Amino acid sequence: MPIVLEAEPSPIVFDPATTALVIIDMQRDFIEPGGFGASLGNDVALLAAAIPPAMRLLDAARAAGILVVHTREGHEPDLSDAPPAKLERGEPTARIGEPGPMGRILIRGEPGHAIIPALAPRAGEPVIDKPGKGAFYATELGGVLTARDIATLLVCGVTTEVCVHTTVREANDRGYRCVVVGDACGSYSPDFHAAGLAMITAQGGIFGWVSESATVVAALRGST
Ligand code: C5J
Repeated sequence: MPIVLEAEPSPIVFDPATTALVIIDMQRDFIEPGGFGASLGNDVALLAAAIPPAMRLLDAARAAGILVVHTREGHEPDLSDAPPAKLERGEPTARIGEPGPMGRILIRGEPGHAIIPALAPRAGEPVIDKPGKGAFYATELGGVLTARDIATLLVCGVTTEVCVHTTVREANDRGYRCVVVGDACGSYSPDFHAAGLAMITAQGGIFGWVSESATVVAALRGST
């Protein structure tokens, strides 16, 4: 049954049957000390605030039976899917592929590449491994969504202005209606977080909608 969700810049009606929750890159490498985020000089503690809202959103999405998709940014151990332009950035001893406290930084299969335990995927939930910032680029995400007739995406994760934003932009161009769940997103820069959300809703919702986890959770719970 369609749900009316309060959001900016306007309410949005969506059908849980054709909606997916996409949780972007809630990985140890971004959120915990010693990973990729920290290697770039960021204060990873700033991302912690997004974890409890994302957990509540995940619980509500599972209870409502909507498709849950997790993404992970990372690369093959031989770095064959990592362009030099991406590899050459950051502190030289702590770049992608270099050893760190959680294994090789941003490499698939290493401890730091894993999704944090609080948001661990359940069996059957698609986990999309992506080499880029956007979750559609060089991944099977488009096929996963098309196979289930998904039309609306609820998007959260980290970081707001990088992988969340890039994914929403990609999705917008592919015709998906995107609702970014603001407090379930996080950034190393509070200014970039605020600006990132403002850019979504500007100009009548140029990239989509922004709502809050409590609003989305209440709407999903009301649908069951
Ligand atoms: C970054 C991401 N920030 N998941 N990745 O490099 O946003």
